[in-house]
Amino acid sequence: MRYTHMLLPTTKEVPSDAEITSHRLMLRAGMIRKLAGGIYSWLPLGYRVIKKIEAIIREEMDRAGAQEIFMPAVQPAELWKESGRWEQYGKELLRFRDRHNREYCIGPTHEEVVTDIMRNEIQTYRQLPKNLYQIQTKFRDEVRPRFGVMRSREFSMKDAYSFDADNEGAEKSYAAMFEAYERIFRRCGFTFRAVEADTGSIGGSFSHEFLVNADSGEDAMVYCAACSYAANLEKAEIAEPEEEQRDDDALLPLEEVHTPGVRTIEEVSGFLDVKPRDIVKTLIYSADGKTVAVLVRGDEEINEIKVKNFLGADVLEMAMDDEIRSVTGAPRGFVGPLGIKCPLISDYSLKNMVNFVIGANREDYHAKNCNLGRDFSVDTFADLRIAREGDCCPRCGGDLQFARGIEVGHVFKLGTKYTKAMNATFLDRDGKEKFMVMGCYGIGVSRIAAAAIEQSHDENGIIWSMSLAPFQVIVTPVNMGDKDISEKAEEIYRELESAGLEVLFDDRDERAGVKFKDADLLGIPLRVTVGAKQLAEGRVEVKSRKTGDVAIVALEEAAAFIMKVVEKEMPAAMEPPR
Ligand code: 9G3
Repeated sequence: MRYTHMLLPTTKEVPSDAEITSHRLMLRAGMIRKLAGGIYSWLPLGYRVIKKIEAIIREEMDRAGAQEIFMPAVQPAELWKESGRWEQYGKELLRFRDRHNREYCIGPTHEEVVTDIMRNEIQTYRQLPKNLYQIQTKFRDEVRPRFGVMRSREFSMKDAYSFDADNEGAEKSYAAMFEAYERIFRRCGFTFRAVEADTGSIGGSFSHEFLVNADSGEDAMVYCAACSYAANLEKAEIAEPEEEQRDDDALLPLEEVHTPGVRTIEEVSGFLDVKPRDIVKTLIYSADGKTVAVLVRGDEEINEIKVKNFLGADVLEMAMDDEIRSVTGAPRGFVGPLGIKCPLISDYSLKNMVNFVIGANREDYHAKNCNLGRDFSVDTFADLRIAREGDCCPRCGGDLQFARGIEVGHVFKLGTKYTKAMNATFLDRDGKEKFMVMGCYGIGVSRIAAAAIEQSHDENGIIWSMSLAPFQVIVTPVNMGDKDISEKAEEIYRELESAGLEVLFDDRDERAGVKFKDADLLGIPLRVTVGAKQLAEGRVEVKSRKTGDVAIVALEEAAAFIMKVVEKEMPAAMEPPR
């Protein structure tokens, strides 16, 4: 492709709201342009990358036995009313009416649509399992889209849905997708990790997120240095601490103290001159409308996902002031476990605490030297807090490591949540009607392009892996005005293209410096420089964008040399399954 032919508007300026590297570089390299908040157009250079990502995904999904379909972006409200999600989602679900005044949404995901297809087409177990996938535009009306295409409102997703006759089959489908995802992200050139994740509002029993290591990532992951345990922070488990022998003679008498206006852990810690780890936080929640008190050590944080899952609640909210006063007799900030009129659950972090400080359930008062057992008892202990540095691995006791990542994939064991709601059944071997067992599997196609840049760039611009690069080679004549140089460059360009390489020919009438800077910004893996000095000796310079290595190659060997480099960089797509 000739540079002068392309719509390739590189730019130095970036808008102030471009906060992360990939957003800035995708704008500067002329890959995307913003149409509206959270809505982007892909220009030629960017779309070439998208097509590469899609090709890798299709190859691996097809290899895993999935079949590609294409479902509508526009979805009738009726299906979402059947699944119960029409009411469940708020403004994030973009809804509208057509000319007949019928209600629709722009699909943020396609569980309902694909389950509708399958309930109409599947009658017996002999037709199962099936795994259907698509690469389709999704719309989620995020309240604050940011980071360019990393968190846009409209985005391209590969979403797959597996249907099995039973849970055993569903496990196999999940495992096949898990392996396909590992191959996809390996071929994208990522450093990534699959972490146990919560299933969130989608329901289902289990899920894994695939996180690309990146300090700019919005997701926090926890992993063990010693074993294979890895989880996103919301899900990371904490082992129950060893019960320490308590010396009851050491228990001091409970004592109320006047703490006027002293509410937060920091204030109590300062006022009473005690460490946060010697204070107990009592948080009052409303779980599906029922009030519950949750206790945690003062220097720890409650994990509300864990509390919600532990209680099996659909909705978990902080209780309102009047609710707090009615179960404790005190306002927020002076709340404690003594005499509380609601169930009391506690995080493991309270175990082994002695003579600790609590809210006295009396305005402007706390209590010192409170002790479990003697002063109050807890209905249940559970793992309810957020993991932090220093915690041990719940599987092997090893040291937990913390890192940030970008979620590029998410696989879910869905179970029968949608097939039950929509009556998608089949007749099993014994002629009994059963609900199909589902799994669903997403990959953020547009997000992969951004994540690849986050993980691979430098101060000069993008560094594309050969597998995702929009072009494999850029041919850069240092001076198009020099006939010898421009003709030789043209020759090489044609030769490389006819060898099957993807080549960008920088035929602009620009100074060499400008061309070199743009080649680095665009991140093309190999740059062939055609300059007078080397040309006089019948040679050209081949430079690697990733390593900076430079090879001086004879003209007639350039194509073969470059083919070898490309082959080495691109592990054969058909590498045998491991
Ligand atoms: C909605 C809206 C936003 C949503 C959803 C529904 C996320 C929703 C979860 C999933 C689960 C999987 C298939 C591919 C892989 C992910 N945000 N999710 O269901 F109505 Cl507005 O999408 N779906």
